[in-house]
Amino acid sequence: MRIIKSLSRFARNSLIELCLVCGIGGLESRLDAKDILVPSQYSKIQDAVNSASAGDRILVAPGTYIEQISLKSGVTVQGEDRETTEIKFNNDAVVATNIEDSCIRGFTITSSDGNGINMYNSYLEIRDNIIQDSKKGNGIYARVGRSSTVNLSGVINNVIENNKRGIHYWANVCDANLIVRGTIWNNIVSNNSGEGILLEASSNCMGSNKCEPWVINNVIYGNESDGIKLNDQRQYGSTPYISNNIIAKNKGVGINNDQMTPTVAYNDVWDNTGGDYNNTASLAGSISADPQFVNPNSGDFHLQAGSPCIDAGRPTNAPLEDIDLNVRPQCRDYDMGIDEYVYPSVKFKRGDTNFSGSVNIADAVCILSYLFGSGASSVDCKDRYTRCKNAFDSNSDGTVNLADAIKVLGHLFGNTGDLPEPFKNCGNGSAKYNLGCGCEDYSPCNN
Ligand SMILES: [Ca+2]
Ligand SMILES: [Ca+2]
Ligand SMILES: [Ca+2]
Ligand SMILES: [Ca+2]
Repeated sequence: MRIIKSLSRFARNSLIELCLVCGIGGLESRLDAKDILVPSQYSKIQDAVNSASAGDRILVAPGTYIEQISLKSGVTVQGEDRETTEIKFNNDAVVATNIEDSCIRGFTITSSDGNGINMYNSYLEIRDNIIQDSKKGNGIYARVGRSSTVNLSGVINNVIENNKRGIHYWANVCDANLIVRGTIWNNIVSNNSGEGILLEASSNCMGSNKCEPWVINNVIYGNESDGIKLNDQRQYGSTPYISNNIIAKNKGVGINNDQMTPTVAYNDVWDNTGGDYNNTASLAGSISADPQFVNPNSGDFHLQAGSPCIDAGRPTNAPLEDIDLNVRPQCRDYDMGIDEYVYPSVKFKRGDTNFSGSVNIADAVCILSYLFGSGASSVDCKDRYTRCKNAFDSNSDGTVNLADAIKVLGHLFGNTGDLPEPFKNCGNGSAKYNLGCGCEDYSPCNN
């Protein structure tokens, strides 16, 4: 119960996330874990971290904390509101050295002379932070220098702006077969004075290092150098996966590859001063078009209706939620960028699957035709399904299957009553049941 209660104070949490990320030790170990409050129990965040054991959470109230935070394995450090809970330091603001299963989330993080977050041979989750104004260092600097290590950090839903570089992942160890991996998902990386993201594999001596995280569903915008730079000068064969990103208006090259072998697919790479690509081979599904952000100058990188990035991405290795915690995908497929566009709820009539304005036997047939039909006779019903899935969800349970045909037949012939609203008149389905693309093309309600 205590975990549930404390969760409600931090509205953006969900139990799913707790299991996946900040409680990396697992739910079992969390049950006897404790929450430590800053500043009520410790005035400094670091004192709270020092007192914590693996599985504990440090919960930090809004304020400016001028100190360097050195993370501890298994311990989550969580700010209440990233706009008002700030960690500032002259050197690196957050450091992680040989750390595993830690999490930092919910802060504004700034360093005047160092990096925002400096990870060395560590595995942690960095989520929901604003990492900004580290003008002499990187927003996130992840370097691995211990032999035979695989780095699996998650960098998710952060805003990383106005630093020297945005993110620098660097596999740099001597003679080690080192691989740096992990996920870089749903981040806004903008207005940094160097590269947005620099992935690098190098060594001062012989080795076989690789730097190949998944860089997926990010917006990389307006950086002073390359959007993404891939640097593998010794040709160790790094294969980073770069997909579903919007990479636009950077002063250097959009994606600048120096001897890695990346997968680059389903990105919108557009209007970069130094060109959109350099030395990238396959570009399956890629576009180069104005992404139609809501207001990029004020940092709002949501997509407007009609953006070419809507439904233009693909699910491979992609996050299951967007930056708003909307489920991905909505409608026909994944979107590019940090936002999964949620179609507005538009009026329809439940069960009227042939769009006639009323429900009869033809509508049950259309559900069956969608589910089981093949060939020309099923095309119309399959098309109508993509245009208004809500009409097909006759029992309003959020999925479309045989039970929906049975529900219509029961209503017509079995005295099982009306279908759930909206039924007799046009109306909106509740958000829970708002399947897919909305019902803009549901003709009986479009007058
Ligand atoms: Ca979509
Ligand atoms: Ca969204
Ligand atoms: Ca009908
Ligand atoms: Ca259903």
